[in-house]
Amino acid sequence: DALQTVIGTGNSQYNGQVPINTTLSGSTYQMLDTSRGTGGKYGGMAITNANHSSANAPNPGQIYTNSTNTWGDGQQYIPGGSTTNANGQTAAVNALWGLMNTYDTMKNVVGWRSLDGNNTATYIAVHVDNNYDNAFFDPSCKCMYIGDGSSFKNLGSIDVIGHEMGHGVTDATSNLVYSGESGGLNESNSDIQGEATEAYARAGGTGTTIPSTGNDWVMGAEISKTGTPLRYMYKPSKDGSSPNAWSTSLKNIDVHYSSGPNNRMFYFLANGSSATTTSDYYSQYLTQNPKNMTGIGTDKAFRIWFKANTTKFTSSTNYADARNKVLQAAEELYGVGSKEATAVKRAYAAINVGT
Ligand code: ASN
Ligand code: ZN
Repeated sequence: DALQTVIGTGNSQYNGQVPINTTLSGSTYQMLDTSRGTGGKYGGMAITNANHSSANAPNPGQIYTNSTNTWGDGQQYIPGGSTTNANGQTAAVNALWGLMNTYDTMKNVVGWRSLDGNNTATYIAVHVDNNYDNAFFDPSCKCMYIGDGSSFKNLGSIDVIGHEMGHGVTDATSNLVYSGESGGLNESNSDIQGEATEAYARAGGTGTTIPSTGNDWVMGAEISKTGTPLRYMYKPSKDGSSPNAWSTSLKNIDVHYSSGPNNRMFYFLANGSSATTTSDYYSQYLTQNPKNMTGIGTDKAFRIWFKANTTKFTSSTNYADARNKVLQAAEELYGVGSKEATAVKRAYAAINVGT
């Protein structure tokens, strides 16, 4: 039978009912989106069931199939639990919706297709391992794995999917080494991709710009059972481990903490130092001169950052090199001496990098 792309209905865990692109093959629906990405393992973007294979040696398993084009029940997967979610379709819905929106953010905003920029299809395997509190990009398959969570809920929130796909983009471009300062920048790039995707998706997942509102500037709020997110881009130190500014010892800490200063830089670049979303984030933490700055909006900040990571950074780029290359990207996009270029200088100065 010929394959036919159809729009299905997914009952997601974090975003209610969402449209998902699936494929009708004979009388069976598959979680395969051939309208996004070509080639790769499945000829389109796919969601597979890792079926609890170990995260150390994961087996992606098979593409999800269904007899109707309505998927999942919106509930957290519990092994042996709810019969309506017994095969864990909700986790697959979370993953496919996140993948579709991350793909569309990059394609529609910066013209970047899939992870490698060449539109090579990738896939996400859900239900990896048991009670697994993580999600990861695997460079060997250029694919991703999502755990069901234990301390966390299912790891398939929009910012986490965007984060993992961000690792795929870095893997295909700058390939920032995953330790020291370059590792922190690698992690920060993924957090930036996660929040940009969140903003784009929340606004409906269409258009060619990233709205400056709609995302929460924290990572993993939705997957948290306690309400405490994993990381705070607006004030990284709120996690108890991430510094707010660069120092000579930044290179010695875990990459999920050394990402903090660059995350804060990006937050300031987008929002300025006196934006008014919630309490206590802003100018009092901007210790370097100038203490106040005007943001350029998430859209421009993302374009500048994305260009730097995909075309200027090398695998050993550190914070100082990143500052110079992000500035260069801003100058190329918006002009030497532009307000956007000035904002980059101020945002990096605010985290103790450059002046
Ligand atoms: N979820 C983590 C991340 O993407 C996995 C890891 O530590 N690499 O950063
Ligand atoms: Zn990461």
